[in-house]
Amino acid sequence: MNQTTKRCDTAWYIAAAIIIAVIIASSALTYQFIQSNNSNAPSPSTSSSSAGSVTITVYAGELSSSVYGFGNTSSTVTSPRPTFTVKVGTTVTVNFTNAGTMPHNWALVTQKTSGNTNLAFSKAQIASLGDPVPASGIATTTFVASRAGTYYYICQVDGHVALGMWGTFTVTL
Ligand SMILES: [Cu+2]
Repeated sequence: MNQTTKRCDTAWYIAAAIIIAVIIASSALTYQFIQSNNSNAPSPSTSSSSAGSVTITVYAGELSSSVYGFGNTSSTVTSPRPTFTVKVGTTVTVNFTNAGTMPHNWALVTQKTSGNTNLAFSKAQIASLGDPVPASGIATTTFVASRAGTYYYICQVDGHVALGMWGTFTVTL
């Protein structure tokens, strides 16, 4: 093998390596794109397109002494808080984390009134007014969003709705 052939081979190896790298990178991007489109987890103001199962992650906390709220992450607790939309018949799992410094809970109710215990659906509640989740605590529940309508998720602890602890939860046909 002479010098020219060697150089030529090296060029081919480099070209092949670049082509393989491009193929791997583009398939990884395509995979990520498919994954993000398959995601059923509702985020603020977005919706799941079909009934099935969704998992919602909710953080509760205080923004100040006069404003409390909910968020999708511990650092994005907001007031107003994220809106969730699911299809009727969806099995909804809510993973709740109390990222605040005082007790909070989560309940899906028909009206956003202080301490409302009128649940929209059976089991659509995490802890309770009398026994909320302590600071740094986590809890979960799973329920079926069996009727279409506009509902509200709230913290049932006295006064917390008025401080901003509520959000809209829509169940569409
Ligand atoms: Cu609360």
